Amino acid sequence: MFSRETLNYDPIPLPDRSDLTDAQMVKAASGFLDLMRRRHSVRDYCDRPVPREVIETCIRTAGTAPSGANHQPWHFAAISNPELKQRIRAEAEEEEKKFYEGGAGDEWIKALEPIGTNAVKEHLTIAPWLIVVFAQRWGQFEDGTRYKNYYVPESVNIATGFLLAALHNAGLCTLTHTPNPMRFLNTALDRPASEKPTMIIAVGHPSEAATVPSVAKQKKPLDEISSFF
Ligand code: IYR
Repeated sequence: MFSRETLNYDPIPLPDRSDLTDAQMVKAASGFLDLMRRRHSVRDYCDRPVPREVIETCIRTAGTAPSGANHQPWHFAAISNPELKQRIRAEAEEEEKKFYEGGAGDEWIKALEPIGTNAVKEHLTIAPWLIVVFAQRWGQFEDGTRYKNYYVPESVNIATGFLLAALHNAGLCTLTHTPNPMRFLNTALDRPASEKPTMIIAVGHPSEAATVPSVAKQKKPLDEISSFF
């Protein structure tokens, strides 16, 4: 994407200035909170298809995230192909089986009890889309030479947050899923070894019978997650 010659400092006037009154800001902030409070991690999907255009637009939104030196060290692989979803599910379940059969350790398994998860990952085949997030440890100039990326996990995780918010805003449900290890995704999705898969996001509409664990609705109060000075 980058060529060495075009990377010069060139400040332009701030575009898209917001001009809200304090009252408008209060309203906008609480409107967004209301929207995000209605986001739930969903494990039960139906097979209603989702247009590719929606997925593309949400990935574009993720691509607006801030990143170390603006290197944008991410790649999003979007999968709707049923055979590929089946393959990813089979390989993820193989890892999850080891995890739930002892690899995780007792404390971790206990922590997951209220969430009700197990090694069966039906959502990976039923949800119409999977988006696999890859973090790029280094990039390549157009001439093929390598450059280092900075703050890679921070950058990729911010972009992933944007993606989850964008998908929710578009009326879709998501589940962030992290089989461990995830290297099989490089092979399945033909991504280079310089990229590290960080998670699989299942995307779609919920099934009629979808549930969420009640503990998931217990969010820590403001005074616990913040301090003001
Ligand atoms: N990757 C496993 C285990 C898992 C771990 C955490 I931490 C969760 O919040 C949920 C699940 C799985 O997906 O089942």
